[in-house]
Amino acid sequence: MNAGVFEVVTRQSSTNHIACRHLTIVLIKPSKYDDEGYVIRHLRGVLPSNTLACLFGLTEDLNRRKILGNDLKIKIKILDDTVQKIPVDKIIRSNKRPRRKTIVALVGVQSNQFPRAADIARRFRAGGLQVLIGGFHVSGSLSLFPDIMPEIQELIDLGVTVVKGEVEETWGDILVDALHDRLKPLYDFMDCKPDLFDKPIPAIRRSYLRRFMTSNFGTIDCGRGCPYNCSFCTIINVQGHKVRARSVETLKSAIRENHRRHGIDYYFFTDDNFARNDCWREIFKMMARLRADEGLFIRFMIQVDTQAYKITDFVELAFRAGCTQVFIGMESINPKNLKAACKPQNKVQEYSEMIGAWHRAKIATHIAYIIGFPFDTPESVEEDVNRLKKELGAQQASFFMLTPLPGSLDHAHMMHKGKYMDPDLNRYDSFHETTRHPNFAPGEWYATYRKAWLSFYSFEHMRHLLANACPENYWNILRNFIWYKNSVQIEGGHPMVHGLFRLKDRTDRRPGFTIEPRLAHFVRRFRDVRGLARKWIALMLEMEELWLQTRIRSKAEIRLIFELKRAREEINCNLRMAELQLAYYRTKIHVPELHVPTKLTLAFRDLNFGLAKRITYSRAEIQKFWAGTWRKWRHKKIFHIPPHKVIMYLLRDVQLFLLFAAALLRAQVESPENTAEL
Ligand code: B12
Ligand code: SF4
Repeated sequence: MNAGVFEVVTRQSSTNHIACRHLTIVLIKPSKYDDEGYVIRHLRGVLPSNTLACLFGLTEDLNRRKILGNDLKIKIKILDDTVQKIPVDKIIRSNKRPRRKTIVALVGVQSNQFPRAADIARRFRAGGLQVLIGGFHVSGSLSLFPDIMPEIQELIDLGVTVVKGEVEETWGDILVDALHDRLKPLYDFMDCKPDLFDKPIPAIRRSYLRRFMTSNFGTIDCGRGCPYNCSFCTIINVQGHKVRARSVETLKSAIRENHRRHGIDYYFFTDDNFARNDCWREIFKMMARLRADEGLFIRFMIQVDTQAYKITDFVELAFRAGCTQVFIGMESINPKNLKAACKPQNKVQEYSEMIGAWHRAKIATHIAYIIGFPFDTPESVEEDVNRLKKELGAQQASFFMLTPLPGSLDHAHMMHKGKYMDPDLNRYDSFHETTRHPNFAPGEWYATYRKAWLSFYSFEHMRHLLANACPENYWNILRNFIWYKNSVQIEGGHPMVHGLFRLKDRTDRRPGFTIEPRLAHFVRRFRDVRGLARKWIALMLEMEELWLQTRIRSKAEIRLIFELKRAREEINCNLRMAELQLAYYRTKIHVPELHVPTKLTLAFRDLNFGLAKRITYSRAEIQKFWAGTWRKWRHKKIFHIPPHKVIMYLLRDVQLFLLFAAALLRAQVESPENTAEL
């Protein structure tokens, strides 16, 4: 059906707007299903949704300006399916009360979230609510084809309103239409992209931020669009090639206000290519001034292309402005792949120089790497990842499987050629095979992709990266390692999707999967959680070891160890190290071989039964003891296990873990300046 037809069709809803005095606008960011049909939801998320914040900001602005009417009381709810259950029935009931109306907006729906969004939409439509859907799936799918995709048409037929494009200039009109029961089936704003200059900035609600691991983390898109032409990318076909930027003044007041009201001091500027925002220099300068003039120590991360480091002053100003990390679209180190993906701006021979430039400015690098380009084979990917590790030195990497995302040229070409694409959109999340690759047997592509993750985040490579990281970035990188390993190794998914502690709602399962009886579900969850606990302990011990082997030592500690060694040599080895330490203890001077200056450490110093002096630079000895004890236990030589040693090692282990946890939670750089006086 032609999109134009919809422009003239209007719908009537059962609710009478004249009677309406209370309007509730429910903004929902849908999640996606896992392979077992459970909604991917976590106790704590990692990244709040920028689209949700964006729509919330726009709606609050309309409310402030009373655009929908002076007498109307408006309530805005923001719900994120990835971190909370959507109370569908409760929302439906609220719409039934007299003089009330509820509008549901499913926001920022990506292709992999479309099936979940459609299921939520169906339930709300069955309850008689007006439902709208927008985001990259509908915008992308409708941007490259004249016909409407069947899954979108199905929603339209159900009475769901589809919004194609960005709505900074039109959200008010849509809501007025909703209020007057005259919503169109399709709104198309693709040809009139909004000017973002003075538009409301994504807004933050504290109660929402609390659902994430760090509530000091905010998102803002300073601009939209990208001048390049990568064939796998949807952005250019939805947000366009011309970069539209927000005004620096608007950004400044929002950042200042967010800091004052919500304590936000770290941002993810979500622009796909920050370097191509014409205002980058002004934004960096503004951030630097906020630090220098107002003492607002705000840091941020950005996404850039591989050429950004060549822009005069870009790297230098980024550092001065507070940039701690760049996410770089490297995609491949095979030039043939880059050519096939229409990404000639990426020059493999410059990668090393580029990574070096960012590192010299003390900005951590994080590269995006796609697996499954035409010239990839299982062997070539393995070789490329090894080269990535050995030659290029990027500190973090995110791997993705090439996916024909609706809205990309890759998808359009495959459609035209009638090539196979997985019909289940839920799998278009960049960690599922969605097409057939001639160089990989079924399943082999995914296995190769997983191998890349495991190889890059192997203990040895992480140790190498952390040992060479600058102190300013040490904790950021280590925390990301934990997050990444948890997502890939424990959850079996992707860091961009997974948060902390997976929840599985028994009743909220994908249609087609059976709802388990309570007991069966309880047993499944018990096993899940038990397995999770084991894996988490193993992960934390691995990370603790990594920390012990790579942690940054304070000047005071280095000096002390040096002095101890010198003193030892001077007295011609008459005293052993332990005796020397004892002498120090007798004179009541604490000898911190391992120094973590926290209150917790100080508290534990008195409880450590003299163990502090034994803390080593590795868990190897403790590990050896536990392995031996386990062996004796298994061979039923229980009486060969000395109980006092078990207690002692247990205490050492717990103490070490607490020290590590305290250091991690503080996530503060143990820079010489910080700890010198201690
Ligand atoms: C930031 C970001 C993320 C963050 C999300 C967290 C965050 N802080 O927001 C992270 C890094 C976690 C992430 C992860 C993923 N992302 Co992402 N992400 C983005 C990015 C770069 C910016 C999103 C954004 O804030 N845009 C600005 C907002 C305001 O734009 P918008 O969402 O389009 O919304 C506007 C309109 O569409 C419209 N609108 C949207 N919804 C609705 C609803 C209604 C009712 C109405 C009226 C209007 C409306 O109004 C908005 C304002 O104008 C986009 C690319 C982009 N430029 O948008 C990719 C993008 C959305 N991500 C994408 C993908 C594929 C993913 C991943 C699957 C992994 C991956 N390959 O990167 C995961 C999925 C995880 C998840 N659960 O979301 C794709 C989606 C393509 C598609 N067809 O599905 C995009 C487009 C990038 C790409 N690779 O092409 N992502
Ligand atoms: S550089 Fe990034 S945002 Fe720009 S077209 Fe390529 S993939 Fe898309």
